[in-house]
This record gives sequence, C-alpha cells and structure tokens, in this order.
Amino acid sequence: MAKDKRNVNENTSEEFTGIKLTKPASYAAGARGVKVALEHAVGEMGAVRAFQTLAKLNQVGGIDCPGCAWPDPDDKRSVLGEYCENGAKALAEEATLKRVTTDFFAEHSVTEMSNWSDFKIGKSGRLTHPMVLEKGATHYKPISWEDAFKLIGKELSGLNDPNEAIFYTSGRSSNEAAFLYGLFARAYGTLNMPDCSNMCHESSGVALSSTVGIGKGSVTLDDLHKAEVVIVIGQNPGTNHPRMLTALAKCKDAGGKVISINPLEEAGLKRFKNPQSVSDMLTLGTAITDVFLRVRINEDIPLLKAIQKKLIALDKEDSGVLDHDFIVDQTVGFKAMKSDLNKYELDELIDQSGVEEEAIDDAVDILAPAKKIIICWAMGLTQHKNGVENIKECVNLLLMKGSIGKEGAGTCPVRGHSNVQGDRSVGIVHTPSKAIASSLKKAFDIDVPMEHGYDTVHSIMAMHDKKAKVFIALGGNFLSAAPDTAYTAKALSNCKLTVSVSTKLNRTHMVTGKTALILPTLGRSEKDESNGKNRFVTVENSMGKVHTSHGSLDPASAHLMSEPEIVANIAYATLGENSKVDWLSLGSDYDAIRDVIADVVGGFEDYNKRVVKDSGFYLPNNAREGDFTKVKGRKARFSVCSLPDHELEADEFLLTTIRSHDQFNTTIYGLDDRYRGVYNERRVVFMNPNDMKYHKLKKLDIVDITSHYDGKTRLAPKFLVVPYQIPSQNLACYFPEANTLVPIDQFADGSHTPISKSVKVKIKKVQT
Ligand SMILES: Nc1nc2c(c(=O)[nH]1)N[C@H]1C(S)=C(S)[C@@H](COP(=O)(O)OP(=O)(O)OC[C@H]3O[C@@H](n4cnc5c(=O)[nH]c(N)nc54)[C@H](O)[C@@H]3O)O[C@H]1N2
Ligand SMILES: Nc1nc2c(c(=O)[nH]1)N[C@H]1C(S)=C(S)[C@@H](COP(=O)(O)OP(=O)(O)OC[C@H]3O[C@@H](n4cnc5c(=O)[nH]c(N)nc54)[C@H](O)[C@@H]3O)O[C@H]1N2
Ligand code: SF4
Ligand SMILES: [Mo]
Repeated sequence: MAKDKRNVNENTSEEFTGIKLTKPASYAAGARGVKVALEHAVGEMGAVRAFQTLAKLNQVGGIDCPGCAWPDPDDKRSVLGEYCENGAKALAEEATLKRVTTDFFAEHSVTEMSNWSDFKIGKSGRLTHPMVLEKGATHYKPISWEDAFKLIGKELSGLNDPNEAIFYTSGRSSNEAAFLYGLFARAYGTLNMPDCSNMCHESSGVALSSTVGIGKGSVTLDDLHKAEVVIVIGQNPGTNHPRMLTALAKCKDAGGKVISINPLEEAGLKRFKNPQSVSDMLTLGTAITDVFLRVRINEDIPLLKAIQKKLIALDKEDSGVLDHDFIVDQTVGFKAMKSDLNKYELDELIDQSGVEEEAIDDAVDILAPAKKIIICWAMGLTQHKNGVENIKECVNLLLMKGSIGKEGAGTCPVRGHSNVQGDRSVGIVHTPSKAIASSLKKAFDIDVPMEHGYDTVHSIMAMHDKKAKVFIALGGNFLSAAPDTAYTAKALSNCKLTVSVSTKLNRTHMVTGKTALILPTLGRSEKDESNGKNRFVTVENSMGKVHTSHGSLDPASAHLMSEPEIVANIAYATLGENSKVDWLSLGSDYDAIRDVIADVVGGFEDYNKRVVKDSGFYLPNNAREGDFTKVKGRKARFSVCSLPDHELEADEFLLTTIRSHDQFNTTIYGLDDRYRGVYNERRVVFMNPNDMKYHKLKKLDIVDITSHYDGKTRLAPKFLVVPYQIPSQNLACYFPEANTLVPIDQFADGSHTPISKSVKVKIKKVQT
C-alpha cells in the first residue's frame, strides 16, 4: 500500500455488493440492450439531453462515439441510430450532469476517496476546476490554469535530463491533441511516450509490421460484409465492439461463416438480435457462430498449428486448399514454416489446445474451400508472453490461404479506445523514427532525440527506480490500467510531480507524486469554442479512416480547457520563446495543427480539405493493396512460432483478466455482467465446475488468489467462486480488480505488453 494509507486498489475494501447469478444469456443486444442503454443515458443526462445527444452519435458531422474504435459505415447511416448499448453508456459517462467541484474536493480527503470503489469514484461526475495536491497536503485545492502551467514548466525545466519526464497518452485523445503532445515531447527532448497501446494492441503492431509491412489491420467494414469466413479469436465483440455484430450478421446474411475461438462461449458470439431490425426483434435474430472452438487460455498457437496441418494435408493437386500462386509470388518463408510444422504431432497439438478434434474438423471443412478469410482479434491474443507470435500464427494461416490484399480478406486487429490508432498515426510512439525526425527538423528545426523512449512497463520501472520524476498523463487511469498495482503505485508516488489531464475522477488522482495536478478537460461530446468559432477534432477508426467529431453539448464547466490548449500551454510554459513552434496559436487553431500534420506525417496530405468531405478519408494501407514491399525481403513473411509452455502443477491455474459488460476499462458503468449472468458484483472468479469439485469449493465460496513470480507473492484477496464453462485449470476475473496479480516484469516478447491474459495463480479458500 502507498504511504499515508491511500488505497491503491479496491481489493483492500473487501466488500461484496450482493451477487445474483443467472444462466448466461443466449443472445446479444435485443430489446433489453436498448432498455439498458436508455436507462444509463437518461439516468446520467436527463431525457432531453440524452435523446438530443444520442441522435448525433456517429452521424456524419456529429460526435464520434467515445467508446471503442469500431468504424461507422462509409455509405448510408441509419437515422434510427448508429450506436450500441455500450456506446450510449460511454456517452452517458462523459455527458453526466454530476460534477466534482472544488467543494467536493474540500469535503473529501484524498485518502478517503481512495477507499471508495472504482464504481463510486467514477460516478462522482465530471471534473470542473484545475486542482493541486500540494506536497504533504491531505486535500486537493483549486489552482489557476496559469499557476498550474507555471508549476509544470518549472518542474520540467528543472530536470537534469529530458528523459526524466514521462508523457503518457490514453487513446481517447484527438489527433490534434496527440500530435501536439508528441511534438512537445520531441521538442522537449524525449521519446518517453508510453501509451495505452503498449498494454493493448502493441503485439499486433509488432507482428503485423514485420510480416505484412503495416502495424494496422488491412480490412474495411465492407470487406467484413463480403468475407466467406470470419474467424473471431480472443475477442468479445458483443460487449466490447457491439456494432461488429451488425457486420457479422451482414456477412452471415450473404452466406459467410463465423468461427469463434475463445475459452468462454461469449453470448454475443452466439446470436444477435439487431434492435433496428423489426424481424430480428420478433424472431430469434441471427445465429453468429457456426463453429465454436473452446481453446484453453493461451493455447491458440497449438490450435492454429493443428488447423494448418490439416489444411496442408487436404491440399492435394489442384484442390485449391492452399493458394500456391500467392505463396510463391507474394511471400517468403513458407518452406521453413511448413517443415517446422512437421516437427509436431497432430494429436499432441490438439491435446494441448484443449479443443475436441471434431470441432477442429468442422472449422477445417469451412476453411478449406474458402478464398476470402478475415481474422479478427483483440486482447485474448495480445496480452500474453507470446502475444506477438500469436498474431504471427494468424498471419501464417491467412498467407497460406492467400487471404490478404484482396476484397473480403485480411487482418482485423479490433482496436480498443476510440482514437488509439489515430494517436499512433500522428506520432505517439516511443521508438525513434527517421521520417518524423527529418520532417520535424525541416518544419521547426527541432533536433528530435533518436534514443528509444520508455514504453508503459519501462516507464513504471523508471519511476519506481527514481530515474523518472515527472509523469504527465493525457487521459487514462494509469494506476488502475497498469499491471502490478502495488508496484505501479510505488512508482507514481516516487515522482516529484504527477499531472492528469482528465474528464473524470479516477484512482490515479489518489496515488500521486509529491505534488499532483488534475487538469480538467473538455470531452468529445462538448462544444469547443474559440473566438466565437466552434472547433472540431479528428480521429481515426480501427480500419484506418480519419473523420471529424463535432461536440454539441455545453461544457461541464466554464473552467475547462480543450486538450490541444492544455498541451500547448504546457509546452509554452516549458519551452517558452526558445522554440520555433508558436505553441499558443497552434493550440487554439486546430486547422493550423492539421496543416502541420499534413506537412509532416505521410498520408495526411490536404488534411483539412479531405477530412470534411463526405465521411472522411482512408489512410494509405499497403497490406490492403496487396503490396508487401515494405517488409524485409519485400514480400509478406511466414513465421516459425513456438508453442507456449505453461507447466501447471495440480493446484495451479492460468488466469485471464477480462472486461464485464458494464465497464469501459477502469471506468465501471455498473455492476452487472448481463451476458455472463453475473449481477451486482465484480469480485468474482469464473471456474470450471470440475475444478471446483477437485478443490472442494462450492458456488460463491470465497477465495484469495495469489501469483508467484520471482519468489514474490502477489495477492488479490476475496473473490466469489462462480461455476462457469471455462476449460479446466483456467480462471477468469475482471480487470482491473485482478491487476495486482500481474507481475511488472512479465510481458510479451517483442512488444512488452503485460501478460494480463495468462497469469499463473493459486487459490485458497477463505474460511468464513
Ligand atoms: N464496453 C466496452 N468496450 C470496450 C472496452 C471496455 O472496457 N468496455 N475496452 C476497449 C478496449 S481499450 C479494448 S483493447 C477492447 C478489448 O476488447 P476485447 O479484447 O474483446 O476485451 P477483453 O474483455 O479483454 O476480452 C478478450 C476476450 O478474449 C478471451 N480470451 C481470454 N484469454 C484468451 C486466450 O488465451 N485465447 C483466446 N482465444 N481468447 C482469450 C476472453 O474470454 C474474452 O472473450 O475493447 C474496447 N471496447
Ligand atoms: N489486467 C488487465 N489490465 C489491462 C487490460 C486488461 O485486459 N487486463 N487492458 C489494457 C488495455 S487494452 C488498455 S487500452 C488500458 C487502458 O488504460 P487507460 O486508457 O489508461 O484507462 P481508461 O480506463 O480507459 O481511462 C479512463 C480515464 O480516462 C479519462 N478520460 C476519459 N475520456 C477522456 C478524454 O476525452 N480526455 C481525457 N484527457 N481524459 C479522458 C477519465 O478521467 C477516465 O477516468 O488498460 C490495460 N490494462
Ligand atoms: S460499437 Fe463502439 S464505437 Fe460503435 S457505438 Fe458501440 S461503443 Fe461506440
Ligand atoms: Mo485497449
């Protein structure tokens, strides 16, 4: 626990909220989804504001949904609404009428607030004033914007080395804010730009760049509609990307098939009742999954290898099972990959995957004749020690089928935060780039540092070891999102100054450096006016399309500043006149920021003109075009991936940490996980009924969960056991409650993404 008894994780509150269990749901969305969406929206915003704002969500010229990064249709958009239940909840959280005022902070000490649940902290409302927590103080107090910027400028200017500062970004920031922030970090002299992506799709970026030459997905929404087969692996779209179900249903209507690969049979992948379809509402809706493969946690590689072996065995002369022309013309490494596959016995692969062979054969029957396959994935693949190889193995499958670079086929890493992909495109990257360096030298005479900056886990280690002293976060909830909560808390509290640019109160505001600032900012749904002009921002969706977002609500408080303005003022306070960048005018004029982006970032030419035309523009995508010349060897690359190696003792489990249906990352919307049949409680651990018998556990018994790495025991106390169809020796808990168990130094090879989806743990029954 951090000093002065601040509670770093709600684990220590150890209170249960009154659990109710039902059978897991058999379909997603439907009338119930609409009802829940409206309850949240009306409850937080009031009826008039709710209906007016929802009508603008995801419409051209309207508000980009602050939820996930799923794309909107390129063509016609439904007037009934282009949003889902969880999009409505995301908007409601931001557009809530509740306020965290200066009086609120005077009333509640930091220590008191740290003892609230994440749910209660988040529900306090929108931040209204810049606040400071002075050294040794118990309460935040108001500070003027001017003094806040001066304080940051002084601390940053006073560091011995620019690499003692860390600039974190969460993926909700606009392209304009993110670009300016990256420009500032580089001008200040560091590439210490960790972002939420490091905990998210970094493994995808690393794997895809080295195999197909672009760190993003290759498909568009239209491709999904046209695919013959969509594999959804390690992803729960019914909860986390709900409108993806509409795309899958469209694909099914056109005769496509869906294969789901997951340790849990998620309701959204079973059946979908589109609330906008009268016939769906009157019938059972669309069955989504044709073949479900219940893989063991992190045993996707053996499963994919088994599928590949079977496809190769079926590939007789002219059978067309493999696309030999594509393999010969467009790829390298097939022979090596195939001879590596020969090393493995099929039976052993199948056994290791935990999947029944008949189900694998059903999947192979669908895949063998298919020419247009898309693989969609998310955190179930990326957050493992072998996260990068998981994705390379998916690429292997697509390449042997020639399923990339053509209509209806390709890679689809489904991105998380609504603009995480855009932030990366405009320069939030901790690795050096010669292209960015030379264009910034030309445009602003900035000497961009060329040594590698810290990613998220290395930022935490640096703060922990007092090598980094100032931490600034553009959005996010770093403490709760990061692994190894106690270690991260120590890291943050070692800092001289921590700064959070935030819309809402969160736990990172409670576990801080010696001095801490909260800088309240406009949300995307709010009007952003300057000199009588209503400004808009731009974002990039999961499929590489850049488009506008126009806020329309009155701001939560008259004291808010926009993110670009905040960044510009921090930069000005730090670098002042010694900079060729006119920070303050850039910060106030987003057209000017976009003009600079157009000049210095490839693919954004004529940005201002193109982004307001129709529904925006697609960024260039070589893999979509079937051009792999950017890859080493100038062709798409097969990879040889090894099998994961989790030797479990009889009393050990692999734990995956997942999202409930009622949260957005560390923001807890409510306590229900409707699709999995868990109501009014989050401190649960899903367990196989046979494992429960073996461990002599009954439903709702209480267990402590521990992980044991490097001789250190990490504890997540008191979870209620919920019997669930999950493979034996696998467990699932919700994120962020279980983050205390994820060791800081266990992360994916090559991408450094924490192993949040495969933590080796033990359980112990708590006697009551
Ligand atoms: N409503 C809502 N929407 C969100 C978010 C949210 O919190 N709430 N978060 C956003 C963000 S930032 C992100 S990154 C995405 C996350 O979207 P997802 O990746 O869908 O989210 P998770 O809940 O982490 O679930 C991953 C899925 O992988 C499965 N899984 C776990 N381990 C394994 C494994 O070893 N192998 C396989 N094959 N599957 C596995 C889980 O059972 C689960 O179905 O969603 C975004 N959208
Ligand atoms: N164990 C475990 N850990 C995980 C994961 C997991 O699956 N398991 N998933 C990981 C993933 S995929 C991700 S992306 C990270 C998420 O990490 P983060 O992005 O750091 O976390 P969030 O919970 O999304 O951040 C929520 C906070 O963002 C602020 N916010 C919201 N909107 C805005 C805005 O418009 N502007 C600004 N400035 N602030 C805003 C609010 O104050 C809110 O409290 O967590 C990671 N951690
Ligand atoms: S699918 Fe994602 S982006 Fe679309 S409305 Fe739902 S939460 Fe928002
Ligand atoms: Mo994410």
